[in-house]
Amino acid sequence: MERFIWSDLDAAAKLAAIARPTGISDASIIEAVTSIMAAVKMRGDEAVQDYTARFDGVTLTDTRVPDTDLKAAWDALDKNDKAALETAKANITAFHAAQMPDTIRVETQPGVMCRREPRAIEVAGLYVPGGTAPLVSTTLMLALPAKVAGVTRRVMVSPPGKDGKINTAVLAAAYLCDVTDVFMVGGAQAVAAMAYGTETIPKCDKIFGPGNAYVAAAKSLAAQEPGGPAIDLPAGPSEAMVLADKDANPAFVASDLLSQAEHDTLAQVVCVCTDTETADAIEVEVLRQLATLPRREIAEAALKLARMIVTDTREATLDVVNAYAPEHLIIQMDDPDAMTPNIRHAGSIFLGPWTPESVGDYASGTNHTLPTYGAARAYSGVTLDSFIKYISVQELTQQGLQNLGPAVERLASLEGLDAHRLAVSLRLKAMTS
Ligand code: HSO
Ligand code: ZN
Repeated sequence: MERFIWSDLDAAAKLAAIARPTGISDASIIEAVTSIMAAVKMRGDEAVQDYTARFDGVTLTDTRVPDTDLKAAWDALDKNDKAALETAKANITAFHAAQMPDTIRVETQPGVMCRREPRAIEVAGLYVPGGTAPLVSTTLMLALPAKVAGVTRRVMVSPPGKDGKINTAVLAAAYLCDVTDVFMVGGAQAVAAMAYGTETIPKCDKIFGPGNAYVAAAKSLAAQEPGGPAIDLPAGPSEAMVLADKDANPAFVASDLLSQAEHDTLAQVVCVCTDTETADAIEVEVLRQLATLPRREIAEAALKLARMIVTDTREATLDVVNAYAPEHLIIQMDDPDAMTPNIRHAGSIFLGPWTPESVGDYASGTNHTLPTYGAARAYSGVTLDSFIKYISVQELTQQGLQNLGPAVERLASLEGLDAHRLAVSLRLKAMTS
């Protein structure tokens, strides 16, 4: 891991030390995605099938996965896997159900009643990546909050493997989470299908979920179109920052760094350590554990981008965190929760030695769809609220309009919008005649 001594760095060198990998969205990706999206918009299912043949190497005449296949996938699952999924489901459901918003009612001044009422999104599109590690857990993280929020149609897409099928565990999870429609399609063509709708895939109001650079580009292009869908988050490669002090267990720290590194060759891991000897021990452990991992080639590539930043105070450590705005922040320091109030930007925080990032990735209850690439400065991860929007409602009594009307008349005059002023004035007049 490249090592930096934070106190030796000037401002520019500090920024460089926490810089993210570049080149995740180059012009060639945008160009390819733009033409895929145009083709799906024009030719619908036919274009989706062409791209599926080209990119996934399978010919499908029907991309829909029948409900009977979902049930069969669940039935065929090992009973311990079923139990693990059920545990995750219970915790994720409990944490998100507690986020259910109530209607807010405020009488802002006498006779002026305002309220805000939540409504679930109607059609949510859920992208579940396939590839070398089909993300079963992502199915839970997207489908369960959507169901709890009351989303009517919960559409899931996931790319088919070489056998022309979606991974069975992903299908079983879709069954468990009551996904309403499942389609075997991935990549930019899947996002385009959900953005525009095809003969078989419904047009979605909002598109959720992680994916590679093509999926991320398709989501952001779709969201820019007039009348296009909303999206959950701008996506980049996953990342984790671990904070460690002299008492941190080097093996624990290394295992969290490697959990992130094994995701993707572009994943970034950063360790911030207040003690040089512990930093050395962590690096030794990273190499020792790396050698045992089946996905060590991916992790090894990611580790080329890894950083070890040595700080001398808790304050300096917090400066690094807030400047980086990590997706995952794992704190293996004395009294870890004492740091939390001073952390301004992070997607999800994991406190203390008994809280590996994996628990949040799978089953503690929090959502693992989180802001990457510094987006934690302005975005939250997926929450129940991501599936809800709000309608504001107001009603004034006659007395209320009498009280508020004169101010509105003045403001309308300030803007030179006379019809607005009249809408109040003629009502006030009607009250006196
Ligand atoms: N760490 C990933 C989520 C995940 N990990 C899924 C394992 N499976 C991004 O938050
Ligand atoms: Zn993970």
